[in-house]
Amino acid sequence: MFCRKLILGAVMGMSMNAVNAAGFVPSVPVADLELFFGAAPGAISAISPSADPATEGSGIIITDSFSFQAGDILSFDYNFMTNERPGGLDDYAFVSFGGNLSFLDHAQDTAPGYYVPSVAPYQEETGYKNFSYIAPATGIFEFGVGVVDAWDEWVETGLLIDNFTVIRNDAEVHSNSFETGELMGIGDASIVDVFFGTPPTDGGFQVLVTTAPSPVPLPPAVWLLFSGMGALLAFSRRKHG
Ligand SMILES: [Ca+2]
Ligand SMILES: [Ca+2]
Ligand SMILES: [Ca+2]
Repeated sequence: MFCRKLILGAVMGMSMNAVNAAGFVPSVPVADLELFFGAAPGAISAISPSADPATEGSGIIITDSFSFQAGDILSFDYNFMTNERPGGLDDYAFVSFGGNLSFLDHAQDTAPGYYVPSVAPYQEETGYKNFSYIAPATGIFEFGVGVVDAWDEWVETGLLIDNFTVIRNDAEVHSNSFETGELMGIGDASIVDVFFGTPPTDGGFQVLVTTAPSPVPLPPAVWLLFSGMGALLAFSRRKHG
């Protein structure tokens, strides 16, 4: 399968990341994720659905210093994909609003039919679902999404994200469908297109974050294909502290 892919972590030049020998940016230790999101040490493991601590993962910040109003509806689509089978470990995903974390989804839901066979390079997935989050405060905050391994680092999980919007008083005041980037990533965070398993829910591109280096090596010819597009991606990286 042919999959075009942009490696956000590499594009960002995150100093805490090292591109591995295969040319990919691996996921990062959970403490680095907490720094990235501005979350307190231990905050990611504190929302682990199984109480198993998080080990490593990746994430994105969708809105860099966006001015929210309390009550804004933050909405996006996501597809939780995992190789953690029933009885395995409970990898999970979360959202971050200014470093305050909320649970998003996980690998060990027991509801019948919760997961279906994945068309992505994972064994099972939830399929695309919508998630809404009500902004709890007024002010400038970063909103992001992350995914982590629980307990060990070996059986991987991925999360697709697309169609992010902010609704205020029934009107859309912000959107990001990841067609031209417009986000910051850490670890194995990339933009993939319709050729990656489940297609995007809006436009031609979606974000992929995983708990591993990329499972889909990128052919050199694809790098050439995308070398021009890199100039279109307007990324910014600001210090978090
Ligand atoms: Ca891993
Ligand atoms: Ca895992
Ligand atoms: Ca999109």
